[in-house]
Amino acid sequence: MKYLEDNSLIFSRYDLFREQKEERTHRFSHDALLQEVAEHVIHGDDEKIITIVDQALEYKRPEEVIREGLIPGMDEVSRLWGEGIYFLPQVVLSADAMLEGITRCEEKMGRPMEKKGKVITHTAEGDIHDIGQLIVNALLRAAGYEVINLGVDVPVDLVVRSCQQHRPILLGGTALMTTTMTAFPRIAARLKHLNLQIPFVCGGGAVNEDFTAGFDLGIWGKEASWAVGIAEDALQGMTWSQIREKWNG
Ligand code: B12
Repeated sequence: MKYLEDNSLIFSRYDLFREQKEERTHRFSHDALLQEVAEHVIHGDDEKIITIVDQALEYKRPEEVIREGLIPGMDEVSRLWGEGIYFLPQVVLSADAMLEGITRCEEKMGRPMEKKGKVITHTAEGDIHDIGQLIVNALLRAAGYEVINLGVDVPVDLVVRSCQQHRPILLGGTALMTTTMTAFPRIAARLKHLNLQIPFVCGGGAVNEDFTAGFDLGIWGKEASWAVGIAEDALQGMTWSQIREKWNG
């Protein structure tokens, strides 16, 4: 019987992206270090990414590292998954690297003393895809808001009770699955019933403008950075319908 002399390449055929690595010409940022940040997310390197993010943070603001390094990296992972090039193990590694990077940036941001207002965020019941929500949390905190993070897979009832208790200026929701985003209109209906007219900004891959237009309080949050602009408007006293008209047209 003939045995393989080198076993190291056995698994590499399944990892087509890495095989084609040398041919890639993708540029995610004009800045060399932010380019490396994006690439470490793509390669799912949750140890080296800490060093690279720390280096980038020496001359870039945490928000810039998130927007121009970490997010483009994760967008590329989503694309590779969508094209069937990445499988679950690679996606899990990339998500871990992304989360390490966000944690680093959040530590660097610190906490401003004065809070502008409270925002509650959550990932929908049944859904554990929290990367978008964590980006939203980081950007809102950096902008001076107190973020009450309810976490992932949050029951509708808990979201509603938290709103009753904390009376936030804004509620944020993330859903990446068509099966879980249905929690949002249910939350909105319960809030309206309690006469809590809290603008409810919903984001995540599964959600779009048509969906949020279908229920009162709902506003579509296309990108994480919109959460900050929308929170500013809510703070100025704009109603959910005025905010929806401004941001969703
Ligand atoms: C990473 C990932 C995972 C990771 C999640 C890690 C984590 N901690 O989040 C892991 C590997 C754990 C995972 C598991 C699963 N996944 Co998955 N996953 C993905 C993947 C590849 C990327 C998602 C992502 O993080 N994108 C990057 C983030 C940054 O994007 P985002 O959340 O949309 O956020 C952006 C905006 O939407 C916005 N935003 C988001 N939230 C908010 C909120 C506010 C207030 C605002 C203003 C903006 C905003 O801001 C962000 C950027 O600016 C997608 C594929 C894809 N193409 O999207 C599948 C995908 C979401 N997964 C899918 C599935 C089916 C699953 C599993 C069920 C797989 C399985 N069979 O076990 C499980 C889910 C279990 C569960 N109950 O949730 C499906 C969902 C299908 C559907 N439409 O219903 C997708 C679409 C893949 C596919 N095409 O099949 N997954």
